[in-house]
Amino acid sequence: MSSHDVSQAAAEAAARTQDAVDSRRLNDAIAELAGFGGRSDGGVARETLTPLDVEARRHLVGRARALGCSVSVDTCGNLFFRRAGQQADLPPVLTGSHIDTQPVGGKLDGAYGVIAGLEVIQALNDAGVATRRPVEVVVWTNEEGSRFGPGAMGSSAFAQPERLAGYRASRDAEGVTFGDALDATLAQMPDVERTALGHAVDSCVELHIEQGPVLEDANVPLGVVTGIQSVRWFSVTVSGAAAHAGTTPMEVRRDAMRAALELAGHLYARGDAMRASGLRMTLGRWRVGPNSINTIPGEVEFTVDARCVDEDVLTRFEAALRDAVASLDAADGFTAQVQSLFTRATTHFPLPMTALVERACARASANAGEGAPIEVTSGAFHDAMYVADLCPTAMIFVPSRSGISHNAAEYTEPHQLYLGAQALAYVVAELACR
Ligand code: HGY
Ligand code: MN
Ligand code: MN
Repeated sequence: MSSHDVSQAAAEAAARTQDAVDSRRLNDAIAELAGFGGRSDGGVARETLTPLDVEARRHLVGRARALGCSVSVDTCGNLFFRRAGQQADLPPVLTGSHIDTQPVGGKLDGAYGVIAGLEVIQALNDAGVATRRPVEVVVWTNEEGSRFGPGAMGSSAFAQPERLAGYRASRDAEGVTFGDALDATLAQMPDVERTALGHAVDSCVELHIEQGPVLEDANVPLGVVTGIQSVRWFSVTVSGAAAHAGTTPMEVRRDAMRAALELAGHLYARGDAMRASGLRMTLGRWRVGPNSINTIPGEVEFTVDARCVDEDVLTRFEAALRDAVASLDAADGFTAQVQSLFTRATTHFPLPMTALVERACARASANAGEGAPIEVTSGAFHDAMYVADLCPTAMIFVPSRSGISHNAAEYTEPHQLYLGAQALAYVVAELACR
């Protein structure tokens, strides 16, 4: 066949697969997965490598096998559901996302991309499409990074396997290491084939909720993601002197909480001064020692999550953070340290991939009589940012109601979830049939 004929055939297969996506099947499968860790407020609590995460993984392994997929897991716990292609030796087209959630998360963050990936497999089966390349749906381990830091551990280890050794030493709030939790999870999947970390991949597309307000404000159901903003995480530890809350005069205290709050106030002021440049700063996790009502805190640790599309802004903010910590460290009676936990520069997705995503989204939204897709930059990070180091990669967004995510109230209209899965089906089928 000429290259024109191949691309024509691929586009036709893509359209047939897009049209075979089933909305009810998709939305029912999302609700079913949300049952693993479902909360009474409608949210989901399913942190990485917990028993609920393992149960959810087993559930998905069963669903993938029922679709005729082969299943494998690598040494970082990344799960792969593979639909065979006509040329088995070709690197697969990869889709999928993560199923671990924040301590209080929603039904869709990550999970939607995995369930939609399985829906694409089902649609390929229903449409009778034999793809040239295999198609793989991945479940990445520990994307959130909230139980074990840093985030996107599974995808970053897949991109650079030597990262895994350091990740295994990461500890959660109870002192459990990522390595021990990972080994315990793998031990519960004895029937799943083991694969090496970091196999070849042809291309990748990840479907995700936007987790922000842009698509909803524009009143369009689909977003063509052009890139992901930079992110830097830090841990700041302030030490003073624990002492009795009742007997210690105020003027002699070395109250680590007061010093940490003053430092935090300084950082918020710096963040406000840089807000116009797009800086977003969050002091999300605080640990107080000894954390007793009647003991003056001796040590306080808090985290800093800083993001911006402009790398220079982040560099300036980091310099201001380090200066402020150094000043406190020099203060009489206190010590203060800052540790970098995670750094990822801005990701840009390649034009040929965003053009394909745009075609897929335009066809789905036009068929539904909805507004044409718009381009959007991701404020959240995603596993796709590391896969983009390995192969041509892209992302598709659907709206988040009121831009809410990392919250039990996270919600997207079922019809919008359906259109997102349709767009994903088109992109995956076209890439796999080329
Ligand atoms: O933090 C993030 O951007 C992602 O949602 N884990
Ligand atoms: Mn996510
Ligand atoms: Mn998230």
